[in-house]
Amino acid sequence: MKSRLLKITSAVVLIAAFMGSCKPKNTSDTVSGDAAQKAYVAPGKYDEFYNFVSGGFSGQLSVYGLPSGRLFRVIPVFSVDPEKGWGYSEETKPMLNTSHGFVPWDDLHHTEMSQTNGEVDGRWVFGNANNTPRIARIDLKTFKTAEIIELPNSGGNHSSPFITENTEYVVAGTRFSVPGDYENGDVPINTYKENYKGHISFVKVGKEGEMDIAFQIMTPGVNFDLSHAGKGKSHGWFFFSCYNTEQANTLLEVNASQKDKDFIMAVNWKKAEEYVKAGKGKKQKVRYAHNTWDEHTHTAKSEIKTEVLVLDASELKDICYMIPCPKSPHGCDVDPTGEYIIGSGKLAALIPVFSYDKLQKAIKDKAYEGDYGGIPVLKYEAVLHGEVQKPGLGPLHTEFDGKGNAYTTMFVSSEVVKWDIKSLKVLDRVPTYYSVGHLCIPGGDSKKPFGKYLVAYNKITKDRYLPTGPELCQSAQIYDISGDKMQLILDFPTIGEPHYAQAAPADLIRNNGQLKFYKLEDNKHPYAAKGEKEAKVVREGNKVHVYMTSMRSHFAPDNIEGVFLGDEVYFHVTNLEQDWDVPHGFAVKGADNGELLIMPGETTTLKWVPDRVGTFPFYCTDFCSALHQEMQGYIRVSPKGANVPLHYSLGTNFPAGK
Ligand SMILES: [Cu+2]
Repeated sequence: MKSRLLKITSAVVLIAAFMGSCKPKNTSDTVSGDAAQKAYVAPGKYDEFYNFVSGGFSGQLSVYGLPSGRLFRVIPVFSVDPEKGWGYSEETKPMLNTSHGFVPWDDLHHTEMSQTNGEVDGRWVFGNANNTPRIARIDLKTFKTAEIIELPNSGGNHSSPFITENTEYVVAGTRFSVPGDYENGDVPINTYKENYKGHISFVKVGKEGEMDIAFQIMTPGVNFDLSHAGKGKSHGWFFFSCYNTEQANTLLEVNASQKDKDFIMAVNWKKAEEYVKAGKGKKQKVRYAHNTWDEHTHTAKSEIKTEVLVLDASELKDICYMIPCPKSPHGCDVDPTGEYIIGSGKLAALIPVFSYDKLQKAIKDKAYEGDYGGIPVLKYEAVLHGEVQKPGLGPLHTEFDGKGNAYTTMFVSSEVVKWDIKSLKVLDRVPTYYSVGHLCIPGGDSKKPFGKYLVAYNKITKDRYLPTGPELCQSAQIYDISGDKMQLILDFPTIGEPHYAQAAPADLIRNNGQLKFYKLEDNKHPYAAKGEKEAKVVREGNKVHVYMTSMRSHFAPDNIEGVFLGDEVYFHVTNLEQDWDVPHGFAVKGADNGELLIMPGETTTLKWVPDRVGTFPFYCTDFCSALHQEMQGYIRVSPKGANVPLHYSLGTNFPAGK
């Protein structure tokens, strides 16, 4: 009893230290000497790298330049966005559909870029929704969310989205184990051990990026935290950190910190593929949404799927193995060679480094110390390459520079620590302001890191910036890591809470067929008007479809009459411009639906249900030319049954009528 109490107390003390992290002593507060010049990108010059930073609770992805830290774009992913009309226009609403209906918010946690031969290839960025589990694919030709797939049997999609070295799969582990969607989930919560299961999803990625859940692996109930794919020699394997191997269902801050070691689960996904082919999976009834964006109709489609293939890890003995890992592991990172797997126990005082070769030998030798829910548990020492001693407090995440060095963030002691992967010696440490979570080296989790810059993403900024009320901005810090010693070169504020980020050389993305405008002749939107002559207003029952065009500096038509109270008006606006970077906006008074921002050559629809009789102005919300203010029109709404004919025009004043 006494020792149990002691255990609980020490766990609470550790957690308190974890929560209340502080700024390290004896640290320089500013960039010194000429270091700032390294982050300076002169006006008119381009940055070297694109940096794709998750916006955490904002549900958005932000795009920054490195090394300048300049913000280029905010991409709505699991969020509605009035700036771009995302989630407001009729075309984009299906992107946010789920099996629970329209879910317009989710926290976007991690980002992962597509890879070819283990190197970032600049085609897509993937992101994960945590709350209503989903994975999104953002197309880097358009910097737009192109696809979202929901994950069944999951709760809290945190361990996601991680990618195999040829983008064969995007992989996601459930954070919360829950009863499977195909089971009766109406069970007592304290039957966690019997009824709660983990599910790991392998989402196949096609040539054009199209996603589809190939299979899931069912595991004992634990909390999966993070993950990374094997690479090189360990290609074909996946590694997941898991905590709550205690299988607690209450007060996890204490009850899930009992054991000295939890696990990293190693998954042989090539073997799982063989079992799928051999028909070892079970088809389970579930419901999940699969939403896709069509670049030709500029319209999303949402489909509900009803089946998923599940492999049971406790039956198929050689797909999953548990590697003991101290203590409540969070980050799980694989070095560029694929040999070393780094576990980061957020309550551990050391960093264990595991060896892929030793893992293979231990499996061959059956060096097991038992099993966990039917999954073999390997002996810690049999798999261990070694431990980094006294690295700092609260190790979370590790990235690599491709020169044999690893860089680990320390949440509690607020620093980044550089160490040698082979000798496990600490080489350098630099402070961060304040508690650092993720970090990113361009290509730093791939086979080919660009080891020039390291960006630390901080959770708290305290006295770092001008105050903005009770909430302060979130931030990132850039370090030059090209020399032996890390050097701080810039701080910059970020959107939301920056979680994971990815970065790639700028040329790889901007010279990869990036779209400058949509060609009008390719526009297959059913309500497109490809010239002013095609502009018209058509009544179908109580629906009024306005085929509208916009170009500098007018709409066609710009006068509309014959709309009645009770009508639903659909403004289908086609932007006729065929020139880079000339969007037009559209807004009408009283619309409860945000505005639209329409790219050149694109058609986008605003639904407007007038709530009163009157005359309502509409206008372009995006400054497009000197006569932008003149880009406007009127729509008249009459009482239901009034004797006002449907009428629309441009350039001719209506005859004075009733
Ligand atoms: Cu305009």
